[in-house]
Amino acid sequence: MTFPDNFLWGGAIAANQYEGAWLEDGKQPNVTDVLVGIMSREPGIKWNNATGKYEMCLDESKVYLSHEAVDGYHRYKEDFKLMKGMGFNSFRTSIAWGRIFPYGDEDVPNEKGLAFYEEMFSYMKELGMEPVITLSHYETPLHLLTEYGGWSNPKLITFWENYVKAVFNRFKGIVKIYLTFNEVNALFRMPFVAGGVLTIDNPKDVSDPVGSTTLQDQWDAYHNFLVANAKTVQLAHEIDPECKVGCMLTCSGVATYPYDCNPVNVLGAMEVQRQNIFYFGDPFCLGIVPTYLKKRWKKDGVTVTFTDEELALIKEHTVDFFSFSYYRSTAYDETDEVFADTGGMIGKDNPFLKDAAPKPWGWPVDPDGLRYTLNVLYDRYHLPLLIVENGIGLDENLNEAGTIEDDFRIHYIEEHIKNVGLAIEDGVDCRGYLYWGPIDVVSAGTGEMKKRYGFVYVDRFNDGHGTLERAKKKSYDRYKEIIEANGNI
Ligand code: BGP
Repeated sequence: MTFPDNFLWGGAIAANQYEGAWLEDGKQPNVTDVLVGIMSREPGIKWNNATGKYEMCLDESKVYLSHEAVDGYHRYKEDFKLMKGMGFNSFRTSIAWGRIFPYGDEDVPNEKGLAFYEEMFSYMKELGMEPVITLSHYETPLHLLTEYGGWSNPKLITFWENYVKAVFNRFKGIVKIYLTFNEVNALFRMPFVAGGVLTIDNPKDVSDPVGSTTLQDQWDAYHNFLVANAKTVQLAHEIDPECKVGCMLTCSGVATYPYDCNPVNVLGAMEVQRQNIFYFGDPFCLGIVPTYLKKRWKKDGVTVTFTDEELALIKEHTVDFFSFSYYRSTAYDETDEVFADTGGMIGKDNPFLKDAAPKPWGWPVDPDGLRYTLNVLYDRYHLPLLIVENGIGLDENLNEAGTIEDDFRIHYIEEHIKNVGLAIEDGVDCRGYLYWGPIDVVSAGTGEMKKRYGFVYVDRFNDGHGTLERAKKKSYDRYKEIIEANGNI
């Protein structure tokens, strides 16, 4: 049997894409709440001359679907029962930081927020699903950006410590697996939302606050994230020695293949891996700040200095495991620029890949890329690996029978899971497969409902209407069979 007996089978969602209830029970806005989708460069904030600060100012012509999302805040019990129906033994979601510390800088946590998650996580346990909890899935409280400039300010480390201490103390004995920052290596491509950074020094001249975040601010945020990550590991182990803490990176970019055997492309592909994955992975897992960054800092014209104390902290408190998302691969050719979106890197089209999701998203399908990614990460870090996002977004509508024949999704998961099995046979210590979006949620990138990943359909549409009723798709039964067979398909 390829997959170990205690392999984690399940799914993953995030508070800001699932819960809705964006201002309920004391919660204040997160960064994601002022964006229609996280790829958008126009957050709903504006400069107020009277106060000399940015403040929230939503665009009334737009629909912010995440504000109600799929109403998971009120319906999670019904949904978790559906997840258990597929045989899940684990489930990943995030804590919306702003439910616990609404503004981020309070001393005392919001009891209603803690009570909500305590009930939610206890319910998962009751159903026999191990909670896998992301401490922040693009959910920095907006106030911390408008007031302090966000993660470029070292004060954020203290606010974060208060938050994670409250969480670790309250959920001790309930939650054993935590992920620190979702896809934190997207910091430089989405500084506002993934980095939680806002340049507030000279904002009056700035028409696009997301795009104009300075490189120095972004690198300061990098610095602070490294310190905060190490402190999180330290605190979790001190408060609950049973607790395991992992980093969470977007790792589609690991599978950036040289387009051909031109050494320039081989070196270029290596640089893409370093500059997009390892510069976070190396400090988190190996406890080092990599030397190759010096070149980048010079190019970016920034100064980044770690104190000896910080370096010792980063060295000592490395993560217990490595978790990541993988959606697709790309190819590097020196003549083409490499871009990124929520699915990973976009370079040159790979002529060897047969399948791609239908347009408008059209993400190429490369299951071998997942095996390659698992092997690269394991060889480099020798840590247990957890796949916490892999899935396919499709535009789907219920048929007359009230279901969806999502054969494309079935094919996608079968092929990816086969490759997880092959990687385990290669010798990789992979501990789990948590499919992204087992129930339709609001898309992170575009903020749509139309881009559906679920095994369970939710009746809600891009214009905001819908009954919010749930319905099983064909893939629901197939994933259940795969789990029953412990991946041996
Ligand atoms: C990852 C995010 C998720 C998620 C996924 C799919 O980058 O961590 O939150 O949504 O991408 O992306 P999208 O929703 O844009 O299709």
